[in-house]
Amino acid sequence: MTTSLTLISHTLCPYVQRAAIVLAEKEIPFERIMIDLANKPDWFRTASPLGKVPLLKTGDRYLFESAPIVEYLDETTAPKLHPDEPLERARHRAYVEFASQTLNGIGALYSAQDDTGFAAASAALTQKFRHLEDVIAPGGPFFAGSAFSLVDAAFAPVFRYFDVFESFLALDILERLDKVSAWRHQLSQRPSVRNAVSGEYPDLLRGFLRKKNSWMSHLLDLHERRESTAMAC
Ligand SMILES: N[C@@H](CCC(=O)N[C@@H](CS)C(=O)NCC(=O)O)C(=O)O
Repeated sequence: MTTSLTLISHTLCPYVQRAAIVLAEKEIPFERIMIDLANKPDWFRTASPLGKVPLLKTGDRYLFESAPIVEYLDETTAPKLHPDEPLERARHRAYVEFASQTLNGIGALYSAQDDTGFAAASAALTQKFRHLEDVIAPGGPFFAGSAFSLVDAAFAPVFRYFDVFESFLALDILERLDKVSAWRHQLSQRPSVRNAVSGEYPDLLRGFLRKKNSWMSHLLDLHERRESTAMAC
């Protein structure tokens, strides 16, 4: 690829991470610009018809929506991360959408207002991961077996939420899901995945969760109070 690329980003956005992971997998150089979504600049409002990140600037044109962005990158630069066979490729697209629906489920979990809502969101997420346990390739290490795919790029940011959630609360969503857990571990070791966010990500996500005024904010607050009491003793 010869055109210069800029990824218009937000520090926490899981959809931006998909694009950053794919760019890294393909070793495509790119610039990254962070947007304050609470205070969107005028140029961004013009360039992003849905007002969302990611945006990929290629030369002087903007591309929006993570799925077309990663597919464009996949069609123009090796290695191919989508399967060649049309039915299998369509199935992978479906699981990229499944990852987006899982992110919605994570949003429902961290926005739940009380323990009942939290338990319901947790149960809905568990169902999604149980389904994944049945369909991911036996023996891994990735969704479809030995080759890293766009489905892996879509799920790595999903698992990153769990790394932060599990630092302050006991979740049973992924319990007893051995294939999913092994997949999660493999993705967490992948350099493209590790480098898709800055080292401040866990603190920034905790800061975001603290402000949600939700049941998860309450659990985080309890954990942090316990931690500071333990440190004072
Ligand atoms: N369907 C979009 C979803 C992207 C999305 O939801 N981005 C969020 C940040 S993670 C956003 O920009 N929201 C706009 C806002 O918060 O105003 C995609 O796949 O790119």
